[in-house]
Amino acid sequence: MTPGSVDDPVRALREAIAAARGILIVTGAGVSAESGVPTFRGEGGLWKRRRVEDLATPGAFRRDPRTVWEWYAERREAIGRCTPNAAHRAIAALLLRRSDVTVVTQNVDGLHDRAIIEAGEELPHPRLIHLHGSLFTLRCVSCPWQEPHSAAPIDPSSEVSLPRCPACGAMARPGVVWFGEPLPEAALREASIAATAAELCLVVGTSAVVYPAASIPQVAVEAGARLAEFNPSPTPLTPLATWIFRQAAGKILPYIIHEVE
Ligand code: BJW
Ligand code: ZN
Repeated sequence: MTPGSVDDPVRALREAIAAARGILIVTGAGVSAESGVPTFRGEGGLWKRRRVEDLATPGAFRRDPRTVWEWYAERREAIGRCTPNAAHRAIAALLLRRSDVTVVTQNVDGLHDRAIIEAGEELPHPRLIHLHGSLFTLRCVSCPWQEPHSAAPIDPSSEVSLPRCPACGAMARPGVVWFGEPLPEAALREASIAATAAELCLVVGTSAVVYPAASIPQVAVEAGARLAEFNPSPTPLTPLATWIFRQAAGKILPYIIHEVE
């Protein structure tokens, strides 16, 4: 490679990864795009011409639980058929290789978890933080009941076929965080602690428009971390980035991470 070529930022980031004490990896839907999971915004982001902002809300579920469950039932089934891609595997490898790496994901698809299992580790992993819950958890709209990792198919064909809470009989809902709802307190706290401690922050496949998740890399930068963005498109975080990789995450991340000692 000649000086100034594409290999220079790659080499510089590899060196930064090797030298950093504390690495925070923040991921969004784009990290799963190459597994065949649709992203929320941009091409293919609409479901039956509805935006995520109109479906993923407590109000939408109250008004029309069948339609919202239809969306989730389809996604649960489709994602059940998807497998982790090279980006999930590279991230899992780095997480398992080093005790100072924390992964904070907005994704509810469970593909980071499955990459960790494929790498031979058990779940839950204490340094994989889910900010927006899981598609494969059910919880009650009215009592504390919840059931993790249920892969059972949901039948949204009528209101009576929708899942119910076995404890109190109220409606069960997906165990995800909708607009207007608070993020899980412990997850947000742990993400903020990891952001403050990190010397390097890798942001992978997020449009960085949904808060408070989008503020986590900002917290890291304010606390002194350098930022690398992996995204084919610019985001509001781009101006904060020291390194910008416009390739698909599954192509570039393994190339960078697997070469690092
Ligand atoms: C690739 C690629 C490849 C493609 N490789 N890259 C200011 C401050 C704080 C809050 C707010 C605020 N303004 C407004 C709010 C409220 C709101 C919000 O942020 N709204 C914005 C839209 C304006 N936030 C909330 O309501 C949150 N809660 C909250 O604030 O609570 C406060 C509260 C406190 C106390 C009491 C009560 C309330 C909750 C947000 C929940 C978001 N939920 C969703 C749905 C989850 C369930 C489900 O999946 O069904 O989470 S919305 C959806 O967006 C999902 C995602 O996690 C999230 C982020 O999307 P993401 O991952 O970035 O995906 P995309 O599609 O946007 O981007 C993909 C990217 O990948 C693109 O950039 C591509 O270019 C790229 N890409 N291929 C790499 N191969
Ligand atoms: Zn209940």
